[in-house]
Amino acid sequence: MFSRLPKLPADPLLGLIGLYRDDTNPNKVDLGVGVYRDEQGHTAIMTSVQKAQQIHLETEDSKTYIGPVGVPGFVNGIKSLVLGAQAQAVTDGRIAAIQTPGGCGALRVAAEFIHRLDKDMTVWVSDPTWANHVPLIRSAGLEIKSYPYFDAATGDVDYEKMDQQLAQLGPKDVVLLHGCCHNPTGADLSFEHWQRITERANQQGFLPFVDIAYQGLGDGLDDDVKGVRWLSENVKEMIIATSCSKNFGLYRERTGCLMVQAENKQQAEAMQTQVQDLARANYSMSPAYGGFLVDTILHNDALRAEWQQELANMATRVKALRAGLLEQINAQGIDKDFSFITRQKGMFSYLGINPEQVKRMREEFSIYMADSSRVNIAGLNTHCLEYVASSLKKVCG
Ligand code: PLP
Ligand code: TYF
Repeated sequence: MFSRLPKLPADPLLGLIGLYRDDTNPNKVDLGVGVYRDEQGHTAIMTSVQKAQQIHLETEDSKTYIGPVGVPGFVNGIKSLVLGAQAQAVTDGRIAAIQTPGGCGALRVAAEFIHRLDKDMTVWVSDPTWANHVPLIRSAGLEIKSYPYFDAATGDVDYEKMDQQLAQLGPKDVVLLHGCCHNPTGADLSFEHWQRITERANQQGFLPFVDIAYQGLGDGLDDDVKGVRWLSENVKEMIIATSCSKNFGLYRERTGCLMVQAENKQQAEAMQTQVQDLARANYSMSPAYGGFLVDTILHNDALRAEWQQELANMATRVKALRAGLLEQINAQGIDKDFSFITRQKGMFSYLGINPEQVKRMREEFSIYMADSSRVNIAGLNTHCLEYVASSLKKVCG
């Protein structure tokens, strides 16, 4: 029976991990999969996380089930982290939320939740968007379409084109937005764009759905969510999927949160039962460990301050690498404007080189990036900047 199903290709992003590992060139550079790396290329466990692990080791006295919400202190901590501790929607009890297995778990449960609302809903994603959005949403049985987003000529968002599409949507549409640090382009919506999206959502009646996986890795914990908070304060209903993979470095612990903002407390209580029911049908309940760690950090003043400092240092390093890369590229005199690199936010940029050039970067210079020319800026270090820029010069001619 199993012969009916073919062997499938590897995940194009995760597949790069193996290709890089098997490359024996000592100058190889890994700009593929989106994980934060330090100057030594290592994805270290954050010190604040290590301390939380120690506390957890000393205090956890049972492994019994934690229940469908997940770790309550985690869920409440994330609501405040994303929406603000004083947010009206939070204090009014309008946010239904569950801990999920990573941001992907949140996205998948959200997609099933949307399908349950109305199986004929269309989810609109940015062009381009994170490759995983497509299977996560489509597997729930929803149709996906894309709205114009990225302007390859400038490296910025083409908001007027995006807005033209949003102006045609209605109550059967869901618009998926990247909260900050757009993956894969690094081109973010401005605060004014978020205000205009909010107006459009209220005019047209579409449902906003925010995926936020990099809070704190752009301009800072609060600045990165300014737009999301505006949206939340000014629409009745929305969905938010968050991830602690990057900003707490908890990748393999699969730690995320799904929030559903409802019009009033009574509806939020009903939606709470819906998302719990969907989680139960999929995987029963989320793994707890990452949630315990985040709860410990967010609710301990010293640890929270330490975590915030570590995260700020990560964001500062990424910004410095952006500036350093642009400087080296300019020094090479490449005949293409790369100034977008320092305007873009978070871990990713599109270099805007063609697939043939991406292939040459990989095969001739052992510089690994996604086929789209997306680079993980955090995979750079001060020693390889010149090598990357000079290789780019060679393939760009
Ligand atoms: N959304 C985006 C845009 C991402 O880049 C990621 C991955 O890092 C996620 C969601 C969720 O990741 P995870 O499931 O590892 O938390
Ligand atoms: O975009 C990235 O590289 C990260 C990591 O199936 C990732 O978000 C990539 C592929 C995947 C899961 C996570």
